[in-house]
Amino acid sequence: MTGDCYITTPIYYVNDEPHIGHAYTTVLADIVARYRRLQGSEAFFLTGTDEHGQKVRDAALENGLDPKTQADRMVVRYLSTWKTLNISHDDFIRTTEARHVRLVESVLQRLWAKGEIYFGEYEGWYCVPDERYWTEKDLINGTCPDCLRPAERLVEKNYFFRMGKYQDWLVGYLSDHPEFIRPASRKNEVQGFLRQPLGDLCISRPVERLDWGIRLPFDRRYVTYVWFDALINYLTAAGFQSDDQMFARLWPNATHLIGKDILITHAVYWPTMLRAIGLPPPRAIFAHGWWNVGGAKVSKSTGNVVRPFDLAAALGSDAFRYFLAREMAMGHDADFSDELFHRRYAGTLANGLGNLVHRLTSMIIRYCAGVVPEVRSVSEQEIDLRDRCMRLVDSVFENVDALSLHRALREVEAVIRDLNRYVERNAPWTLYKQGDFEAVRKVVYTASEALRLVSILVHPVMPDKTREIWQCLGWRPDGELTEGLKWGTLRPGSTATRRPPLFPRVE
Ligand code: ME8
Repeated sequence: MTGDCYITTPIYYVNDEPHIGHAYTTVLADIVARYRRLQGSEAFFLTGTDEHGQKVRDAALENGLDPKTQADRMVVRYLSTWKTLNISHDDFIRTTEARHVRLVESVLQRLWAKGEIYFGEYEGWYCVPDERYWTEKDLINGTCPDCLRPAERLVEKNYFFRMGKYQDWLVGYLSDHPEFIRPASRKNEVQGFLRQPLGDLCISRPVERLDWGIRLPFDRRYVTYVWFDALINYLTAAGFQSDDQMFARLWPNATHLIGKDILITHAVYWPTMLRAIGLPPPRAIFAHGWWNVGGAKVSKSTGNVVRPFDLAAALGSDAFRYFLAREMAMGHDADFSDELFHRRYAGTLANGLGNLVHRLTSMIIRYCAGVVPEVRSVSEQEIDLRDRCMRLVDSVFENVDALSLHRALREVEAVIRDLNRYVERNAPWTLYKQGDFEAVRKVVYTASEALRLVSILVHPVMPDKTREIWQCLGWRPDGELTEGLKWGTLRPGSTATRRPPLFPRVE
């Protein structure tokens, strides 16, 4: 992923409030968008809500609401969670918005006119919670192979999208574009799926069974299947058929971040739909693993949810963002527990980064009259440290490209540990007592400058805490933050400020 980017999260169902899983994908997308902006690229970041379909209709019924009121209420919960978590999206799309409904209708009309959609009879097994049809052999003892809940037998006349005819094209596309689906384990999964014949996709629901959806423009007795509606959100927000310039700039740079639960819809349905529309696939699809609690996937339907609001309230939004990015290795699942979150907070953030900030601010105030000192000459140690920081800049961005945020942060942590060691080894407090003020200035400046650089590198992960670090060091970015990634940007003479601990200790 280089250059400009259009980064998206899934649009989340409004049947319930967001939990840690939704927060994860959204924070991940936010961090990537912020890294891109830090590199001086354009990053357009989209998130939103999926408001049609049976799940939302059922939740509304349960709550005694009409589906639109249910959606309106839940959207507020999503928006306030994203505000708490400092999410910097450029657009928030709701599938009930007129701009989206219009585009879905137009796409359907076009595909119908081209013969990409036909009317036929369907008989099969249907999983209501997952809104998916299964064949007899897919079922496990009569239950949905995905969520293990009972599937219903349905016979219906419906509209179908000729997805099957794109199978060979998609198989070829995947082998010609090995970076399209990442990580590689997910690409293999999709390739495995495509070894079976790919059927056509039922894209309608009769109104008498489900009336909460976008009506088919060519047959008002049907609403659009929620997935066919939802995937098109990525085009609506990019300006397809409404802003050609924006669309031309964004679409070739589209990257969809998703969880592995919705891999097939994104990696199979979506590229074939785009092909039928006459558009190329997005540039990349990254499917991450699941957050589990006690070994089970966190999910609305199983009820073992952990709420981002509570976690951000406990240790702060930035600490929660850091934890999410650091804890899950790309391609793997991760276990959440309060203990792990607290351990990461106390060890890495309070004792590591927080301690370094506190020490350096105190040393500037105590030994350097409160201002960042000037250094006349440096030795090998300082040159090594500077080189190490500059190498870190490159490797953090490389890891972000691969969406290996946990690796990027692991390397940052190693540099913070080395910085703490550098300060201890050189003991400015002893040098000060011995009257070697030049040496004190050298250590204090070098460590502060390294800290400043590291803080810019974690700014996309912890936007608020890193600003506090800059205040402590008396540094303010002039112009683009990218400029601050050069060594020597911390100006001697800047006034340091003592602040309360960055990550206060919590029992
Ligand atoms: O599937 N761990 O919406 P959804 C990690 N509306 N991520 C998780 C997670 C977990 N335990 N649980 C959920 C939908 N997620 C559709 C999407 S897109 C055109 C339509 C995250 O509300 C993850 O990103 O069920 C997953 O893919 C998404 O939430 C599913 O959210």
